[in-house]
Amino acid sequence: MKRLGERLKSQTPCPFGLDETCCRNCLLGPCRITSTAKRGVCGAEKEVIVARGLTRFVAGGAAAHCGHAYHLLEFLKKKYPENYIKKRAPSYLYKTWKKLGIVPEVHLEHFKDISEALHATTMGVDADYQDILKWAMRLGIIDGYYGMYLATELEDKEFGSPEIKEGALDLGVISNDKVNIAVHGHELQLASALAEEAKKYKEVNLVGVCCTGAAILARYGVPLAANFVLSEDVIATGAIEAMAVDVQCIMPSLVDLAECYHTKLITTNELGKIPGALHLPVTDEKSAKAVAKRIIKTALENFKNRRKVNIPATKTKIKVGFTPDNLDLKELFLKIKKKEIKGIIGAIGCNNPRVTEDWVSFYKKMSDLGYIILTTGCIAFKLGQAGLLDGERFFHLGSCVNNARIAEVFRRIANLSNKQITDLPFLISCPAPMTEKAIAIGFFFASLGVDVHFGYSNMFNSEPKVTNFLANILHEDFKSKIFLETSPLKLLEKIKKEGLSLDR
Ligand code: SF4
Ligand code: MSK
Repeated sequence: MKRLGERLKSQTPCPFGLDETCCRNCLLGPCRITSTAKRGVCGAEKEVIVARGLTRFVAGGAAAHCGHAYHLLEFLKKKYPENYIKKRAPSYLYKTWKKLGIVPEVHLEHFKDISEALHATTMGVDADYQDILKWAMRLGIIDGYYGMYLATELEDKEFGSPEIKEGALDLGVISNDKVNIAVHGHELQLASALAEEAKKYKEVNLVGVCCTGAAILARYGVPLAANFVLSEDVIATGAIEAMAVDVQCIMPSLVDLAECYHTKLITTNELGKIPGALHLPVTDEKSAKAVAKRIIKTALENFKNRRKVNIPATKTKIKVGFTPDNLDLKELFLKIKKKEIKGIIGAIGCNNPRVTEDWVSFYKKMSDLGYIILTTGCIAFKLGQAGLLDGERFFHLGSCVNNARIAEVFRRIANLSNKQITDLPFLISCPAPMTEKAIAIGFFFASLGVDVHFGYSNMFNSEPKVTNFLANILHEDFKSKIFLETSPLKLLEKIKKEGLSLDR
């Protein structure tokens, strides 16, 4: 069966799609903007098409992160907190957002703003690209607070806050002689029950994959076998008796791969079913425990079916479990003040294999130059593989939703400094985005006043008016910009020359 790398080669990205200059918003199209066709059939110009595509990307990301928090609320049988954004956002930002009319109006269970943004960007509604991009900013705020912040807070409350500890990462954490169970996706409801249950079985080796993996590594010390890119390789070791998945970043190909080996693939969330996989839904604490027990039983029974095993020896020690509560923010603030630390870079997001530039060396260089690197998600895994997650200059703060922790570090250091977030030397760098969520996270940080670098997707510079908005117009209200830079070397030059938001 073809794996990710081979499928990647056989799927050449459509240049129109990569630019967001293709519109599929109605059946008069799809329309593509070229030098001879400057408008879609309906008359939409390039900037409107690009802005719409970008905003719809952010809407998808915000829906995923808000869905994550919503699943937790459902699981815990809790209601949305009142006035959450007002309580969590810095008050000066709240005032700015209010003035701009982009404070999200979340009506509890209705994800109204997300659906309004989809409405505004459907065929024949909003044709003002600046107005459309304001929706992207508004959705970024939603993504940040009703998605990442809320999910992180609920998970910390329910499953415990991470503590600083040593951990291990990479495929070598899969055991040759134990029954291996992998848990993959983004949520903690089942993974946490599995981590507790697996402790009772000496013969069971639980490993994590992707962001669920990062979340249970930080809380229970469960080793992290893979990020998204390596998730197929986990099954291809031939040593996984069961893999349980929840939502987001789960390749449908896993089911075919599992068939090639003896792995039982189990879906556990009502939203994420895969034909051919066993579906065991987790809806509350009781079902989480029952499903965890059933998965362990299934894996134990399946061990006898294991055939040839090939586990790479790669394994790295890392430090994990950093949060705004256990990082010494006062010391960080003082060091920034005394210029002993030049600034903080949030290295966030995915590890898109379409990006082949060496960003790991870039962050290493930035650390050598005196910057602290806070990292999350799949890019954190890459930094871990390179042996950089030492808890001294590189700090692992968890999964994608835990980017809220980076935002919170920024907010608290700003409070200590008596300054605004935008006045401090902070930068967000997302070198290899893959999912819509990564783009939404970028818009959230831009709304906080932090410059945001993306290392992939031409949608940020395929249309001069949109690029100008993201780089300059945004700056007027938010004192931040969103920009594309695909070369680590050029980004380094840009930082040296322009400083970006690190020069504050
Ligand atoms: Fe073409 Fe306009 Fe329809 Fe988009 S909305 S597909 S640009 S006609
Ligand atoms: S898992 S969103 S590929 S970081 Fe959170 Fe990794 Fe990106 Fe998925």
